[in-house]
Amino acid sequence: MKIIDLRSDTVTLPTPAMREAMYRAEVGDDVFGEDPTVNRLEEMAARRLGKEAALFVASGTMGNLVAFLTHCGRGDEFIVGHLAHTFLYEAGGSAALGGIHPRTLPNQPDGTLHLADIEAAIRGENVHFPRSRLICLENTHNRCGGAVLTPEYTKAVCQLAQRHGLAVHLDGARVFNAAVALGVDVKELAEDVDSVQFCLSKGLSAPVGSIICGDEKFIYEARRNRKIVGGGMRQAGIIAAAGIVALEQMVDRLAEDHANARRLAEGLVEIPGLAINLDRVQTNIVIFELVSDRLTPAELQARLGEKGVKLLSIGGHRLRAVTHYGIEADDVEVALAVVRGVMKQL
Ligand code: TLP
Repeated sequence: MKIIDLRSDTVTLPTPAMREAMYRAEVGDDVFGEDPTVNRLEEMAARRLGKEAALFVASGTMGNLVAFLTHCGRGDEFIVGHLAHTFLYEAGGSAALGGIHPRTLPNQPDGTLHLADIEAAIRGENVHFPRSRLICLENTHNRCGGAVLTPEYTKAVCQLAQRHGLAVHLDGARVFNAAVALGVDVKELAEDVDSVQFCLSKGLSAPVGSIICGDEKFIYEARRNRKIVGGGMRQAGIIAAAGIVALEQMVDRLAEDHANARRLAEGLVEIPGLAINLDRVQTNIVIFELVSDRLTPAELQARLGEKGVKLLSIGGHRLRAVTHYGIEADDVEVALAVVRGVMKQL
């Protein structure tokens, strides 16, 4: 039985070209700044995102944490959506390690925060208040079903932040998915933010790693904070080599994942007992609802898993399926047939 694993795009395996590049990678001690492959990846990533400098880190979680530690001091506050990955799924790292206080605002279904909500949440100088320092956006927005933030919206948030002396960090774990879906250069999505983190290890299929981009001074400080959290990785060129292949070869094909996600969503909406808002399926994430009380989402996940289709129940009535490198159009058809079969038996 072929397993069709739609739990996440983090399950992607390195391509043959990545394995070859890893085998041949020239390496050195990156903590001394002497790993030529890491240096090349960082230069390439900075150029690609339109920023002065970049830093290779072990994961998206580390990238966001290091960025927060660099923007904020203890007792500072960051403004973030209540459905943000940085708020929900990063083990409270910025509070645990940085003493940084999260101020959550309602995420709209399209992944945005209302500008008026942001403005109202920015605090004045007062001995009682934490200091507002940072706004964190997420593009694409994971819990909002891979929703895409536009360059115009991002710019508007950044202008608001600048007026109040705040910085903006973009959790761009899947920012290349956003760029491909919008048909824009990824630079346009990062242009006005002070820092951006993106993942090489999700749809871009590298085995490990993320990148933080920003100006020279920010990245200098971020490098210190990476050291503090134990992220100085020595001969990291071995994994950075796969990251270079990811940037060179794996960006344009994200459009295939988006087409497969759309096909999956269009199939799911036809199945009695399932509901999905097709307008919300913009990239490679499909979030749908189970509207039958004959079984729970966790039970549905388990039954599908027994038949080789893996996806995740993500709370409430919702389930999530993610398309990625290694999932072909035919696999989507097989997955739909399996879901149809299980739902019919209820
Ligand atoms: N998301 C993962 C995990 O939460 C399981 C997933 O499967 O979607 N920002 C965003 C928007 C993310 O979706 C993720 C990972 C991260 C940051 C963290 O990246 P990693 O897993 O590399 O620490």
